Amino acid sequence: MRVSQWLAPVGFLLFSLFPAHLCKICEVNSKQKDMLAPLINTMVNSNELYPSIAPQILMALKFVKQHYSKAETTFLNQVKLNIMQCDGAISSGQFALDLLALTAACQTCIIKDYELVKKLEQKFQAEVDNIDKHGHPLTTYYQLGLDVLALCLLNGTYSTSKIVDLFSVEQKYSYDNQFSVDTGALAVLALTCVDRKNPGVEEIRNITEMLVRMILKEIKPDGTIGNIYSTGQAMQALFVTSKYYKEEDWNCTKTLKTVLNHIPQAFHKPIAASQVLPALQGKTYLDLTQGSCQFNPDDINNSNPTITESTPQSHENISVKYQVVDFINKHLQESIDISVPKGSLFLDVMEKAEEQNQTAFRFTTKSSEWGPYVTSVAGIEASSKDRTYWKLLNNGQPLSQGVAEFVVSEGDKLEVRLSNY
Ligand code: B12
Repeated sequence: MRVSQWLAPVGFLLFSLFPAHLCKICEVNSKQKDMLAPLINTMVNSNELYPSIAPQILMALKFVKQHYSKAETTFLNQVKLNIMQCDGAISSGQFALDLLALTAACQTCIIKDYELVKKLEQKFQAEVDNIDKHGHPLTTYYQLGLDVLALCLLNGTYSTSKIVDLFSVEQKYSYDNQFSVDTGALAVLALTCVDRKNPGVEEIRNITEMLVRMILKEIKPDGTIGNIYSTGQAMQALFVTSKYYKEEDWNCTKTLKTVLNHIPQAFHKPIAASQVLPALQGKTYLDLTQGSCQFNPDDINNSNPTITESTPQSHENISVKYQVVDFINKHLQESIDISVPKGSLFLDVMEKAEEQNQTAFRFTTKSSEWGPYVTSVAGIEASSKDRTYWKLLNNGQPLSQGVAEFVVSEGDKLEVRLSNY
């Protein structure tokens, strides 16, 4: 064989061995690897049954060398249950997550046997029909990103021109006029997959480039992108799109260091751990279909490690202001001064306010993988039909945590505000 004849296959092999297409990637080094242990523990010890947790944990565990077979079997069973139980009611993004998790867990036969990709295509079509009819998806553009990502990775059918239409306007990536880095990052991953499979569609590249610029604008001085919870998915997006930005536009190592430093306090929830872990290992959801489905028995780990605990409250009291605002339905603005022990949560303040004035400050929550989600305040229900939610703010700034996670400080001006998304 002449040199030129074997160079081509070798070139192709090298190209496939580095599927990230020469991306800019930074990942934990051998010294930092131990810092990931709390994230893995949090995930494998999770016994929360919210449907979106199990698939995201399985997706994250795909990139961990060790195999936690007991935990992985439990999560896989939950994913199968998600799919079997509520096939009709399940949201498109949830269904996409389940399919990605089955792929990560090497269960491609189930996907084929039950024609799950076809079902995802139908769910995606229902989102598109809703956009055509009402101007917004049934769910959100975050879930549309998941849909396209799964359809693309699993070789489903979609129209590239429809995808261009769907993802083209900046406004789609905002909730209440604020750019959602998570939503932008998911779209970048989905569009990058589409671009790799159907190269040469200029508009797909233009949208990706626009989104990358928007994500880069969200880099904070400490390296966080958006907030600490969106940083992992934003890192994934930037890993696969380095051709759209300059070396000096993003200090990947700084971002990585900041995230590692936040592990103990910010990532104690299994869902948060599962979303950040792939990026810390230099992986992206585009790698879910890569790699072997066989594993080394030496890598099996059946241990059940430790559990972390929440912040204790002290006896010292602090004062905060709390207000409820609804300018959508009524001209409502109620406020109250509350005194709570130092270390209290937003939720404690809401409960104290409710004790003092039932009518103005009563509220309800529903539990979710991120903690309690505020569903109504002062008898006013947020509604996914009207696309309203109770937004949480402090000193006029939206919070990046829910009511059962945000610890209040002396002088805080807390607010729940009925808003549109
Ligand atoms: C879309 C979205 C929303 C939408 C949900 C509308 C809808 N019907 O889908 C809206 C705009 C309403 C929303 C609101 C909030 N969100 Co939000 N949201 C997301 C996003 C981008 C995608 C969620 C999703 O679709 N997942 C996939 C589907 C298949 O899973 P799911 O289980 O069905 O998803 C549900 C839950 O995630 C829930 N949800 C969404 N956000 C939040 C936030 C909290 C605290 C809770 C308890 C539940 C919850 O709504 C989803 C639909 O039912 C995630 C990003 C991410 N990285 O996950 C952020 C994210 C989950 N949200 C976040 C936050 C902080 C909020 C708010 C607290 C913001 C604020 N300042 O008010 C509020 C919640 C306030 C409240 N009432 O309690 C954070 C949570 C971080 C944390 N540690 O808790 C995330 C990670 C974004 C971020 N990087 O900051 N959100």
